[in-house]
Amino acid sequence: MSEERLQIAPESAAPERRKSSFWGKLKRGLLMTHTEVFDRVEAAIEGRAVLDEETLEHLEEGLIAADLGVETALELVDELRRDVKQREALDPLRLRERLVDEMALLLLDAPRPAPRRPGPLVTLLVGVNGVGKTTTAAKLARRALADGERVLLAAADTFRAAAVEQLTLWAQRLEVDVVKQGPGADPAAVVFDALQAARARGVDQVIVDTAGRLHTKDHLMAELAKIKRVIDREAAGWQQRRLLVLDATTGQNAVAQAREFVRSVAVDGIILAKLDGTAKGGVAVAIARELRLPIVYLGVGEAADDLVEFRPREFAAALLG
Ligand SMILES: Nc1nc2c(ncn2[C@@H]2O[C@H](COP(=O)(O)OP(=O)(O)OP(=O)(O)O)[C@@H](O)[C@H]2O)c(=O)[nH]1
Ligand SMILES: [Mg+2]
Repeated sequence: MSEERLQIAPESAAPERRKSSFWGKLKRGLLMTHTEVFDRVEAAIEGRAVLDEETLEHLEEGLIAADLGVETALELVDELRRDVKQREALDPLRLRERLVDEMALLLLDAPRPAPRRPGPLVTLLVGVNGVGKTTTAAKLARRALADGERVLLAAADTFRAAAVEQLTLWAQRLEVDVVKQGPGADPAAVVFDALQAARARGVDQVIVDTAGRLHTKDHLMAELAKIKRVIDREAAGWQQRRLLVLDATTGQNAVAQAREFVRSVAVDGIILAKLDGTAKGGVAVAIARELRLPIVYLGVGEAADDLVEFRPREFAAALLG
């Protein structure tokens, strides 16, 4: 494993950036995607005076090209079609407002994450290689700390020695405890240790980092099932969530990946990472609508603070507004 791989991203240099609001982070994270979606909508309606069928079809194509997913783009334009009057004059500003409203409604109608219940919570992060699981574990820990909760990280990616070191670096920076074992250890045993320690120390949140895996690797999927059994037994009565981390830069491939993954292992929600590095963030809409899985958080950068909640209205406004 190269030295470079061991590095964790530096803290955001500017304190004002670290402390920036939900809205500021979301807008910054969606900057490239906003430009993409905005330009596609502009191109679709350019030079058109009326909102007729042909314009709607152009719009549909533009939204599909902006990674919103075919089904979702069709649904969205169908909503517009329904209340467009014959040869209505096209007002671009009004059209965008309507798209924001319709998209917000579609997203509000998609499954929403389970609210945090009182009592301890264990979060298992799963996903394919390199999507951002370990970084997300650190981000969730930072968030829990900010909420005044006691956090424990569990290094259940025992596949690579570097993975344990990477999580340990984050733990040091965040000043939280990490439970780990030697390389090659059974990840379920690490989770067992972590839950025992959590109970002994009165921890509020345990965040479990796991190794990257493809849904096709049966033994690795069985490993997740074993971890789940340990959690069911050792954290009985705790709130549990299994979150699938997806890489937004892969666009529609992230949707296909998630579809395959959830066939092998049940997940409770999605974290869409790396939104800041892509114009394909429209894929969040496809994920919410087409996978019928709640998006819980969005990753908007490499630092521990770069995580925002997924809020349908705000997301639609930041995307299209
Ligand atoms: N720009 C950006 N980079 C991110 C984000 N999340 C993670 N990364 C970067 O993506 C790379 C991979 O992140 P990791 O957290 O190591 O991914 P992983 O899923 O744990 O990888 P494996 O353990 O190898 O499967 C790192 O360079 C991270 O800094 C994000 O939201 N935005
Ligand atoms: Mg990792």
